Amino acid sequence: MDYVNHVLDEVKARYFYEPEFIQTVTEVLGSLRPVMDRHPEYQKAKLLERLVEPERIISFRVPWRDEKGEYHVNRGYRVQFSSSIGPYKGGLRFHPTVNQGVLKFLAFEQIFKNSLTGLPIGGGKGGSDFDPKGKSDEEVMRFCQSFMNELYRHIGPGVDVPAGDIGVGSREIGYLYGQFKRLTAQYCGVLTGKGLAYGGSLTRTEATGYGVVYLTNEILTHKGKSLQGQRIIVSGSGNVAIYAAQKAQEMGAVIIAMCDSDGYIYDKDGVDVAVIQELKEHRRARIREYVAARPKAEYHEGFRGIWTLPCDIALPCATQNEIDLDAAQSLLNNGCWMVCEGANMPSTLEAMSAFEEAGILFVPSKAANAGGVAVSALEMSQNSVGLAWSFEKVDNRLREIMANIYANMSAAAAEYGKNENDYVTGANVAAFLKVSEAMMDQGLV
Ligand code: NDP
Ligand code: 2IT
Repeated sequence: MDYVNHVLDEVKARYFYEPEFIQTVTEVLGSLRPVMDRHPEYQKAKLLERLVEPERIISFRVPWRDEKGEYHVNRGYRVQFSSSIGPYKGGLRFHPTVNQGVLKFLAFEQIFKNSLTGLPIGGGKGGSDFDPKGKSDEEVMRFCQSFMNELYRHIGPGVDVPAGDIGVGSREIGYLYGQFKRLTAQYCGVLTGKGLAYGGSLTRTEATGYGVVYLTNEILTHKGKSLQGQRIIVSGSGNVAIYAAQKAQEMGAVIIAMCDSDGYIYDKDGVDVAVIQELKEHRRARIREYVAARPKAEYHEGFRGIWTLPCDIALPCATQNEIDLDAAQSLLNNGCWMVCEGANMPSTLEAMSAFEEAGILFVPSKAANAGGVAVSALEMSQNSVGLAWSFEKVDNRLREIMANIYANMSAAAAEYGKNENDYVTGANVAAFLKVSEAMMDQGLV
């Protein structure tokens, strides 16, 4: 049996209860066969067996008290997956669907995404099954303080640097940072996505969404096309979705729909992103309220319906597996010719196969959404030298990083992929080659 299949079978048998982790390992390892053929020494070094086991998983309880005085207990985790090319780096997710398997999938993806940025950061992810929705600021603060009461001993600027993800934005990062400082008496770059007043970087808020659009635009330019007039669906209405929509619109695209987990809005003349921002960033309201400000727009219950709308380009920016085979088929039947993934692993393996068979442009998340963590790494650099760069400087670095990702991913696609547009293989191989070299150089660890 070939080496990749052997390791995949072991992972599937051992972690049968972690479907998202099996999904990402299947996707990544499945595209590494041509690399294994060229590097037989990797099998002897048990490189893939080591790659799929996290270096460490920290799992802890998070007790907290709500405003009525009632006690609650949530589960907290930090998956420190790989430190081959730098300190563990990756976000924290607070969402009721969080469990160890989901965080293993996210941390595994993060290893390769972080490698693609070209910056020295390893892969990690953490979070809790705590649901910030419907909680007061006071309750969120109490939860964050309790979460940090355990996490602080496992992180540090040269060890592990968490950031935001679903349910963790600037409010949560602020409370987490305050508690870290109180517990350690240290003022350092231990978290990214911090407020500008206490060591945050300009452009970090926008970076993931902007990066998605810079990469989309880079690919279109190489294909002799542009964003001008393209009709785009952006799913989600959180941090990634808002800034992807804003930048795509600025570059001439028409955003026709966005959603939250309750339903989607369709605004055929172009979504007013400022209204979404007001609803989501300032009021923490539901997207259904959008139609009060834009009476010509439609609201539909159920977020999956968003994929039944005709569009040119889809930017899924909500969550994993939001595009299943049915959604992929409706997108294809309705003329969609490009999918660029802002969320982590938003397409199922079946949806990815459908896109590949149809021959549309498909850009996998680990390349497309790498701009967020790339600017986090720039925040770490600024913190370590005690400087704060201008918006323009960070934005220009972000554009360069996304252009480099395109160059490396498409070169690896041409050399190792099924064709020059096989960005899935391109991204996985380009990312893996650096990680594997670092692992081989560092011996059996
Ligand atoms: P936010 O919490 O800011 O927004 C998430 C959005 O997705 C909300 O609109 C939310 O709707 C929707 N959503 C979340 N979970 C589900 C679900 N299970 N079903 C349907 N809709 C859902 O998160 P981000 O924008 O930060 O993250 C979005 C995606 O991008 C995630 O996959 C994340 O891992 C990825 N990502 C984020 C980066 C960052 O810098 N923030 C960097 C790279 C990737 P509702 O409010 O109703 O829950
Ligand atoms: O998935 C991701 O890349 C993030 N949530 C951002 C991680 C980070 O450290 O900025």
